[in-house]
Order: sequence, then C-alpha cells, then structure tokens
Amino acid sequence: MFNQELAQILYEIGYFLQMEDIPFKPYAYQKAAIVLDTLEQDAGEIYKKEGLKGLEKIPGVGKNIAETIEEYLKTGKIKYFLELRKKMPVKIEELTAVEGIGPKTIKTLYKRLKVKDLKDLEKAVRARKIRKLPGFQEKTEQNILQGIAFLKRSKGRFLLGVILPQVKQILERLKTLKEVERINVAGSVRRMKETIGDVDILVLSRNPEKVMDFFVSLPDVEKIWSKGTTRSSIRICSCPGIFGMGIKQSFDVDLRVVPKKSYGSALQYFTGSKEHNIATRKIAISKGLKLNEYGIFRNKKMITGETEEKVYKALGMDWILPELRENQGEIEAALHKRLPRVVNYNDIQGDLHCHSKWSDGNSAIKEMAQMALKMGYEYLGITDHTKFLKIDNGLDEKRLAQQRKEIDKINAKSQNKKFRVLQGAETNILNNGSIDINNKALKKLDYAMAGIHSNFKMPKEKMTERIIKALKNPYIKIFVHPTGRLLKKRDPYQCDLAKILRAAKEFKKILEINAQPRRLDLNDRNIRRAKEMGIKMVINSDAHHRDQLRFMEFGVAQARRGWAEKKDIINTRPLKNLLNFFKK
Ligand code: DGT
Ligand code: CA
Ligand code: CA
Repeated sequence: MFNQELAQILYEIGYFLQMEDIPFKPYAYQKAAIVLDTLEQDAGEIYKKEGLKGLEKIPGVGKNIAETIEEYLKTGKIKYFLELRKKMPVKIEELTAVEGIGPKTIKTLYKRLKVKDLKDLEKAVRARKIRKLPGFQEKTEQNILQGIAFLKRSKGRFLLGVILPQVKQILERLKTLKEVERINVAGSVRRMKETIGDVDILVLSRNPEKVMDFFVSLPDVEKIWSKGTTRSSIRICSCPGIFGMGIKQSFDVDLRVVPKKSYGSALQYFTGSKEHNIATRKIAISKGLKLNEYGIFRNKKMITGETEEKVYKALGMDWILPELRENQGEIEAALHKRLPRVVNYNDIQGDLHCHSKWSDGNSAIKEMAQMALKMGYEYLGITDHTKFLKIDNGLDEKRLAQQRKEIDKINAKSQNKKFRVLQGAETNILNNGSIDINNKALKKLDYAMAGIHSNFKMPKEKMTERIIKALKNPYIKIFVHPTGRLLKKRDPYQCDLAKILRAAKEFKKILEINAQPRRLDLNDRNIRRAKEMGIKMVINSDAHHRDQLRFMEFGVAQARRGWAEKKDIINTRPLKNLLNFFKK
C-alpha cells in the first residue's frame, strides 16, 4: 500500500511539473511512479534495510527521488509537493480521470475559471464558459461532458487489476490466523470480472469472533460498516496509483463466517453471478429440490452443502469454473458434460507484446527478458512503438535495425538456449489504413503488430475500412487492443466489429487479448465471438515495465470468461511451433 501511496504523489508531482512546462523532469517522476506502483517489495522495507542506497537501486529512482521518498518516510509529507499544490490547489486525480483532460488544460481552466475539481468542471461546461477560452471550442465542451458522463456511469466499480492484488494480500493476512480453517474470495472477484463492485470473502471457522476482530483491524481499514459474528463489513482505503485511473477509491469488503456443512453452498451462492444462481435454483426446483446458501434440501431434509462439487453434483451438473458462471450457456453445458476446457493460467509459454526503453517502456530489453525467464516463458516479443508515435519515442526503420542487433546479441549471449527474445513492433494504422513502417523493414521483424493509436473519432465506416486495409498487409500478424476501449475512461471506437472479425478470419490474423487492467480488449464477449468463428487470439501483457509482465493473469482470466481454449490462444504454443505459424 505504501508503494501505491507514494506512486500517486510522484505521479502528481510529475503532472504539476508538466503544467509548468518543465522539460524531462515530469517524466522522471512519472516513470518512478510506474515502477513503484508495480514493485513487489515495499519501498519502506527497502529503506529500513538498505537506506537511501537501497532506494536508489529501484529502477527509475535516482538520488533526487530517493531523497523525496526518504522525506515522506520520515515526516509523512513531501514539502515540494505541498508547495506545488499550494500554488495550484486542483484535484489532479479527479480531473485527469476525465478523458481528454491533461495538465495543460487543467492549468488553463484553473487560471481562467478557477476550476479545481470535477464539480467545478461540470459547472463551467454547463455555463458554456470553456468554449470562450483561447484554444477551446464548443466541441471541447461536448467532449468533456461526454467524459464526465462516462465517469459517472462507471462510478462505484473498480478495475480487477487494482482490486485483485489487494484482495490477495487480505487473504494472506487472514490465513495467518489459526482460527481460519478455510477461506475463499467469492463474488465478482472469484469470477474475475473486469470490474468489481465490492469484495466478498467467506471463512470457515469455529471461532468467528477472533476472525472478525482481526478483520476489522486490518491495516488500511477506513470504516467499519458493521461487525457481527456471522458477517462484518468494512471499507478499505485503496491507493489506486496510476492504474486506478479514477477518483480516489475506497472499496468495501464483506466477510462472512459460515458453518462447515454449508460452506460449499454458501460459496456457490456468494460466487454468483446472480443470473447463474437464478438458473441453478430453477434446476433445483425442476428436480424437486431447494437450493440456497445453506445447502440443498428435499422437503426439509438437507441433502448436501459441504462442497461446491457436491452441490453441482446433486443438481446433475459438472462443477463449473467460477469464470464461466454468468449464465451464458454454462448451465446447459454442465448438465450435458460439455463444459469447455478453457485455457489455464500456466498454459502461457510467452508474451508477445511489451515495451522497452527503446520507446516508452521503463525497463531495458535485458531486464524484461530476465523477468520473462523467471516467469517460466520460452519467448518474449519486444514490440516497441513505431515512428508515428513521436511522444512515445517511436522507432523508425533505422532504429528498428539497430534494435535487432541488440536483441541478436542478447540471444547469442544467453545461457538458456531454450529461451528467445523476439523482435516485433507495435506499428500504427494511419488514417488511410497504411502502416507507418515500410514493408521492407516489417519483413525483417520476427512478426509485426498493428493498432489504432490516433484519430479515434472517425466515422464508423471509415474506421472499419481503415482497420481492414491494415489487416490485409501480409506482414501484420496481430491486431492489438482491437476495440480501443479504456475501462472507466473511453468507449470503444465506432467500427463494424462483425466485419472486422470476418476480415481477421479471412486473412488469418491474430486478435489480441490485451491484459492491461484498464484495457482487457478484446473483452470476454468478443473473445467468445472470435472463438466461435475460429479466429486465433494471443494474450499479451502490453508491459511497460518488467513487473507489468504480471498483467498476463488478467488477460488469461478474460480469455477463460470468453470460453477460449488452449488451441485458440497462440502463445500457449512452444517457440518453434509459434515461429512456424508466423511464417505461414
Ligand atoms: P459486484 O460486487 O457488483 O462486482 O458483483 P457480485 O457478483 O460480487 O455481486 P454482489 O457482491 O452483489 O453479491 C455477491 C453474490 O451474491 C452474487 O454474485 C450472487 C449473490 N447474490 C447477491 N444478491 C443476490 C440475489 O438477489 N439473488 C441471487 N440469486 N443471488 C444474489
Ligand atoms: Ca461483490
Ligand atoms: Ca457483496
């Protein structure tokens, strides 16, 4: 938690410096923020053990930022940050959550209209004051209004990628109690839904009081909504860091203690989804049974309830993976023993989308490769941005050739002959559907990917044409984050997805399941559509730092929710097979 708290502050310092037009420095702060946000070790612990020198060893943390962290550890505040904030008392996190609002806009809006937070912003738009500012138009106001509306719609839900690491921590803490005999997370977290309303935890214990005492005194508890012996409810302060991408968030956690004989049926009930539960209850009724969170009953007699397996079995069904429990046909499939054998978390053999310091990544290729090895991968595809994306330091043909040399060297020197770094590229699909890198250079890569990174607001037909033209390029193998949505921030761009899917099928292109917590694009539904059409997919982390390779888990979860099987996902293949596949 401490890391995320710090990350948030460093990130905001970066923003303030951007407002002041200071070169380079803002990016140093933001890079350090990204690193801290995903760092496994606690920066406070590092400091305790190794002092300032230890902090400086964190990638992206120089002397200056190390001292800033030290100050925060010692005094609980950062003077420099407070001064910046005094000069411009705006709620950065709140305002930047609105799509299209960046540091420059925030500065202008504050100086001219005294806009400090979301409420002020909305007021200014509604009073039509913004269009009168230099450089702003009526259209800007419409866009801002859309952004605010979008934010309101997704309010109260959190990204799985923000919640899950914290839930794991809470579970670990509770497991240390000897009074906890069994523990499971239930609800949407167990189903790995892309956004989460609240967290539901179930515990089996003969001493609920001890468990509840411990639960309500967990670190970061902000509020205790209720405390009882069977159920307690708390609010946990989450420091969303930069992946939170929303207004300062605190989320609720419910904990229920259930008796042993009902543990399975309670887990089944509280895992949901509600629609899945309604459907299972109907099955029970059709068999003359009653199903609820206490068990399965015939008349008043309890038949079973101890485990989920037994509950489903009593209904004549196979046990169903939590990720599938959305009443999307899984009930039928379980009744007829036809559940899909979905891709497993450990089926993944490599990652084909990540960035290095060559473009906007924060780790060197070598560091990325070391982490990939540690994760047990056979290959890692480095896919830096290409030249159209100037702000992200995109590579042109010449730099791609230079990068190839570095990658060849790393492979030649590698001790592990079974592991290979591949060179790809995340190219840009320009307005007319052409690619910003010439075919001669694309041909030299191990594979090329393409995506939409500009002009999101094209009319639907044009956008569809633009994408299909790019898919026709023989060197483009993978279409990345195909719909362009950003959770809690931006809807997919307008396009005819059915048509694009047909083109992907016809030209044998691979669609990406981007595992970034705020992307998860394709989403579960579209994964299912693609799978049913026989389109191959790849699950990629899109890591911009070596620690972000861990995002893979969220992508696999969505693939499972989309019923994707191992054969549908190309990065479950061993290296040789994959390279052959690319050659076709
Ligand atoms: P969330 O928290 O909005 O992300 O979604 P869930 O699925 O975690 O829903 P939540 O926390 O309201 O309730 C947890 C589970 O409890 C839910 O998945 C199914 C069950 N449940 C809750 N309310 C109802 C209900 O009215 N009917 C039925 N059958 N089950 C319910
Ligand atoms: Ca829930
Ligand atoms: Ca709940």
